[in-house]
Amino acid sequence: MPLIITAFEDSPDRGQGLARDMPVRWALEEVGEPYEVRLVSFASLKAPAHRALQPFGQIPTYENGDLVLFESGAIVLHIAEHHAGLLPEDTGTRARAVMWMFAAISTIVPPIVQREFSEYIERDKSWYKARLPMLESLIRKRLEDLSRRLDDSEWLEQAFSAGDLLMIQVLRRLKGTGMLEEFPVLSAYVSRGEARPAFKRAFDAQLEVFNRKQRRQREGDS
Ligand code: GTB
Repeated sequence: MPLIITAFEDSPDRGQGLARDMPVRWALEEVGEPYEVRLVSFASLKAPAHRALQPFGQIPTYENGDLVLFESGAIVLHIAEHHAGLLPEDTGTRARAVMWMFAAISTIVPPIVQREFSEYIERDKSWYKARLPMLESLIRKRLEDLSRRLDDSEWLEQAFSAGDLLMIQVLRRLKGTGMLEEFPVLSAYVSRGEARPAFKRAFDAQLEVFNRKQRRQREGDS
């Protein structure tokens, strides 16, 4: 039985690879594990069949035989634990790579997601104009600290790991805000991640979902 992950049928970011199937795709590409993608509509996300896999009605999910997982971080960790290449062998260094996975998910991404939500949902609220700079200041604080820590290192620890994969994916969510560019160390770090062949394969695969849909729409219009 093939390993199956789920992703959006309609890419909300128009193929920029910012949704959370992207780190899962990237991890699978890094370790060379073949996978199939089941595309889901926004409506079917909330249907009982999908909720049986993902109780919150979200993507991504991971199905491998009897094992069903949700939460992109947990899926990436599972992939990294069962294949060589994304977690170091040495116990201490391995723990530090896992630590960076948690840092990405629990320290760096929350204000970034809050800012996105604020832009989508709170634009017409009275507090929006005061809240946005507050969130951006918190994001900058995190970026400053991360940038200082990374400094002139290539990766967060000695070698590229699942920690870098999640961190880079999280930082990619700042594209278009101009904030990443304020931190050249982090911009270069993200570019190094994006230059990895496995990243490119994952990115191209999700972009093709968007492009295919666009082509079909154009054919339907003509
Ligand atoms: N903690 C979960 C995980 O990491 O797996 C969060 C999963 C999640 O947020 N999934 C989102 C989802 O399914 C898609 S990725 N949302 C539908 C819903 O909740 O109803 C989040 C996302 C969406 C869109 C963009 N974008 O357009 O740039 C970026 C990221």
